[in-house]
Amino acid sequence: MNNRIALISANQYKEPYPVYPLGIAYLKSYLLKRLPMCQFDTLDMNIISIDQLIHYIKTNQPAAICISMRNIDCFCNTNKNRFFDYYKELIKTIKSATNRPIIIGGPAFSIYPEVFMQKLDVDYGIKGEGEELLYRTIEAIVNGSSCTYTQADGNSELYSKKTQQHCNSKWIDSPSVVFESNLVDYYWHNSGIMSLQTKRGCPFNCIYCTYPINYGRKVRTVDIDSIIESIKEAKERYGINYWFFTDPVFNIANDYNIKLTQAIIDNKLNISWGSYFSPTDITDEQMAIYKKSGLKHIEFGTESFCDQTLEEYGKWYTFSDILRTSNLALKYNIHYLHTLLLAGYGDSQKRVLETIENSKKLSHTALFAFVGLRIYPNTVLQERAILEGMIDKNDNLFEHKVYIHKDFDLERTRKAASKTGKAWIFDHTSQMTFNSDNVGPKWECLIKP
Ligand code: B12
Ligand code: SF4
Repeated sequence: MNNRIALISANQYKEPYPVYPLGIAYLKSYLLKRLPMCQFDTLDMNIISIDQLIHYIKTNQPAAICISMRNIDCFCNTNKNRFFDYYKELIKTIKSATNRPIIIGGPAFSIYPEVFMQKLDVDYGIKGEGEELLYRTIEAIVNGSSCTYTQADGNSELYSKKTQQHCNSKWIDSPSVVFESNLVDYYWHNSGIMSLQTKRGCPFNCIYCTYPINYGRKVRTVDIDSIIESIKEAKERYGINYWFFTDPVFNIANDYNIKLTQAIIDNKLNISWGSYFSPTDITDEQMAIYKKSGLKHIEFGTESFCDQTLEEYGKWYTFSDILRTSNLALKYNIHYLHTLLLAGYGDSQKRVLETIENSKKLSHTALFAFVGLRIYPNTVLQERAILEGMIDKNDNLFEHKVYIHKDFDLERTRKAASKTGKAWIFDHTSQMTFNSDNVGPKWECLIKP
């Protein structure tokens, strides 16, 4: 059997900037250690053309073709930029060049595994953390057997078209990553930032979110030495000095965070970094260490400045936490933005106006407002939207559905926001871009006092 395995990153979306195919980078590192007899070829659809991909497949006939599907759509409140048809076409074209098994996975697949398996002509799909089950599946393909691996404590699941078989996997102990020079070159030069995970899993229960459902509530931290090694190597080999830690929320497992950031300081890595934070659970001492280790910007996934709405959304903090944490960032001169999800479940117009009024109490920030909450399968929001008669209980939510409070008045909201004199920005993720000259996010210039 041919020992080549194709790892394809299907993503071609470049807003707010092209993002390194991190899923493939973690999978490849895991697979290289466990299947040394195989050769893993990374094919990134941001970098190569479909003709080049097909040429590669026809020439090499890899034993398995693994496709990473990151986005299902652009997140905008329209049906523009849906990527499913592109994925379907991509698979059709690949199948015209080979009959080798196709395995799919990634964040988009993990949200809609059943629909993808039903609508796409593929052999396997892996939901959630992919490392262990992909390794077991490829091993079985190479050995001509079938994957029967089952461990109950993880959330990952293997879907198989032929056998209807369903396997689970445990969480892996310590994810690690490999960066590849041609990819680094492209992403570093086209985005000005590189990505890395420091932890997986989220213990929270925000009513609209799929992350804990697909990637687990148990927080699993990445080995600090391996992060330091990755950053050091990327700096020495490629001159990379600006990182985005792609954890769903950075400031959980704070003892670990202190050890990690202290190690960045002790190793004199001299980098800048940013991440998603929740607007609570940071002490002055912690912020001081983060700052010293290079923290330059924070994206607070705040979502509302109204306490009742925060409670409805399943958040665990209040506006006074938000104020305190924002002021802490300000004290250490760390640029920060807040994202806000207006008019979601329970966020009546009165509460939206309270959020806008409260924004006056914050200073030196940018406020990125999005309207409504996207309804994803298996979430509490889905249950509530069904109860309210907003969606049908049999709706698989594959078509874009957004929960928008019936009271919501966009014009009134925009006017009230503009009167505050604060940097309110509505629905413009493209403004969250990075400077390609590696000096940080472009939104920093939108900040108003
Ligand atoms: C950090 C992040 C960002 C950052 C990225 C920063 C950076 N420099 O990398 C920013 C803010 C820029 C961003 C932007 C966007 N994002 Co985003 N982002 C995330 C987040 C929180 C983490 C992604 C990440 O890096 N994960 C770490 C890697 C290691 O994990 P992974 O890719 O999931 O890979 C694992 C598994 O999925 C699996 N796997 C992956 N590939 C494969 C392939 C095979 C064959 C197999 C078997 C398994 C497998 O194994 C991997 C290892 O365990 C996710 C949340 C989530 N639920 O994943 C959203 C998420 C991926 N983003 C999403 C979206 C929509 C977007 C945007 C389109 C939003 C917008 N309009 O701006 C853009 C698109 C960016 C682009 N150019 O493609 C959605 C995608 C699904 C959807 N709804 O379409 C997610 C899931 C959020 C959500 N809940 O909706 N994002
Ligand atoms: S929205 Fe963020 S904090 Fe809330 S459950 Fe999802 S990942 Fe966790």
